[in-house]
Amino acid sequence: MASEKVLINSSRMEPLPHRELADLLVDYLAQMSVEFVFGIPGGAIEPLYNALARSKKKGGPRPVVARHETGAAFMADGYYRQTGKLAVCCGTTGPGTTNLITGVASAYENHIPMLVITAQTALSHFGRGALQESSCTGINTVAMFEYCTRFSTLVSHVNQMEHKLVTAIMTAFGSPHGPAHLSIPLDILRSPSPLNAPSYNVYSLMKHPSLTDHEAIDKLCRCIEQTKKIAFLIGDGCARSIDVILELSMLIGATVVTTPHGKGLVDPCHPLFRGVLGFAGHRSAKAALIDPEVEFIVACGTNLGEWASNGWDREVLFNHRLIHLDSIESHLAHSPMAKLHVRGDLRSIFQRLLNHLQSVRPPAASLSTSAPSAGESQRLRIQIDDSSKYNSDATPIKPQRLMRDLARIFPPNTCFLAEAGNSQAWAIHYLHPSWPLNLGEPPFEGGRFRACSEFVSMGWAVGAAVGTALGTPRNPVVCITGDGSLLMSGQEITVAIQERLPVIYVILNDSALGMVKHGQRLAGSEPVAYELPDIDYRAYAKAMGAEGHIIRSPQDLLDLDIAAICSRAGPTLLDVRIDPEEVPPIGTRMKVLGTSS
Ligand SMILES: Cc1ncc(C[n+]2csc(CCOP(=O)(O)OP(=O)(O)O)c2C)c(N)n1
Repeated sequence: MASEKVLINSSRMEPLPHRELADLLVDYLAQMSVEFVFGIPGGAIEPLYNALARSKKKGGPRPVVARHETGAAFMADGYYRQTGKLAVCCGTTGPGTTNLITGVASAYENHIPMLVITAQTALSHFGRGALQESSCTGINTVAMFEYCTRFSTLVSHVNQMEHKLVTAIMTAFGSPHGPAHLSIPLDILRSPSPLNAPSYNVYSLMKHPSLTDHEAIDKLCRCIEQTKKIAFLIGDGCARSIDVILELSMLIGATVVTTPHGKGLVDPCHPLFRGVLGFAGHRSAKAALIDPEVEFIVACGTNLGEWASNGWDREVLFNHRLIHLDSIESHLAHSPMAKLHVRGDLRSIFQRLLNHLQSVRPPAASLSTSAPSAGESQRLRIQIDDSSKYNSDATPIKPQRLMRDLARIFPPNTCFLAEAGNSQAWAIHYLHPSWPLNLGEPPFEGGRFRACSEFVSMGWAVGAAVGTALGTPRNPVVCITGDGSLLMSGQEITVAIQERLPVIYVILNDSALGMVKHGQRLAGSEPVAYELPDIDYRAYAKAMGAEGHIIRSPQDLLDLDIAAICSRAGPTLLDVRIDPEEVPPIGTRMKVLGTSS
């Protein structure tokens, strides 16, 4: 057996356990406290799985086998957003690698630090028609990944492995974060490792300099000091600075609005929060920003792309009142009209602002420092469209009401993920899970509500929910998805079954690609290609070995034993027969699709 082989270290004449290069790779993952490698095995990547098997026996990183490689990448993405640890996914040569592409591209657009490990046929077989050959003389997977990673390289010699691996990890956590791809031939992966242990301490190499533009911060300080009222627009780039931003907001009484990407970072009942601007956003957010008393809108950690900027809205945002702060320089290029650009680490910028303003300004008079009453702390100051439907008792259940009740019936430590399609639109507008402060720090990225922005692939939430649950075994994870997305990627639920994860899949069952259907209606286009078959997802759940319930009315939802569902060692599917005629809040998207400038 491979694990029992013994090598002799000639310099020291000591027996060493048999170690392959794949073991060294896994040692680096262990050094970074990574627990899971998401992927699917195959011939050329077997040495990595052998190393993971050895690692698992020692309590180190272990494999989680997905059903499709893109599902594996989505799981790794979910794991990072929950834990802040490197997302790692893998696939074998050929189709195992090409199947990863959608998930890796999604991670690229969402700035997920991801190590993508793929295999190649043995070096000596390159160019000889080997099965699934993917080198430069085959389908060239290194080149394919160049377009959706920040680093893509072939490891063509044993001695390249360590420095290419470390470069990949550092690049993944660089600015901006993103996927890095190592393509490793079979024979290299199983070569004896020249090293007994990692030579680098990756953590020390990954420490980020807290660089900031001092001159620009000084200008910003002066600007805020001399301004009566400002508003903050919070994007997902604020995940690691949100506490300081909110403290500053309280100090100066600034209104807080988020982009759809930043929604999970702010408690919806925060006294200064007025909702989401952009895709599926709130009128109260727009009103808060166009308020003539607001002299500056400080957009932080946002790319100000289509969704975040309300379709590049000049009235609300893209005008002389804009100040744009970001650590990702390319984002600043999206706001040429901004009065001021401030580059740098957001936490350092806000800490400096806070320190300065604390020394010159008393806390905003209107904001009481005493603890709010229970009622006050649960009060939404967000203007919701269609509040009659939000509170409707009608059957079939309205999606608006479903969102209202999901936020209420699940415990405050629940993490919600929303899928591409109407799920995202309904959730961004109507799902408002409040969280008591005593829950401690919000999870690492994205807070208690997460969605895949920019790339917005169907199936992201189904897979990411598995990675999220693995990263937070004690907290329930609710994945809100459409029936179309479930039919595209529902096989990943069987991973949640195998891993005994309490993921609750809420399926908005409308027998349609709902966003397509409603989009066509709103645009006055041909009603075409949106129908899906009527499917009983309770029976589907049962066939896989999961629990399922059919929900037709608000009462059906309230009748569920949520405590039992959340403590179940396995997923539960809620087949929610929503009212399919309800029009989702997708107006901004429709406006952009209908314009060419
Ligand atoms: C992989 C992928 N293919 C196609 C699309 C385009 N698309 C966006 S939403 C949508 C329909 C989603 O339908 P469903 O999952 O049933 O959700 P619903 O909108 O009904 O809630 C489609 C086809 C996409 N975002 N991702």
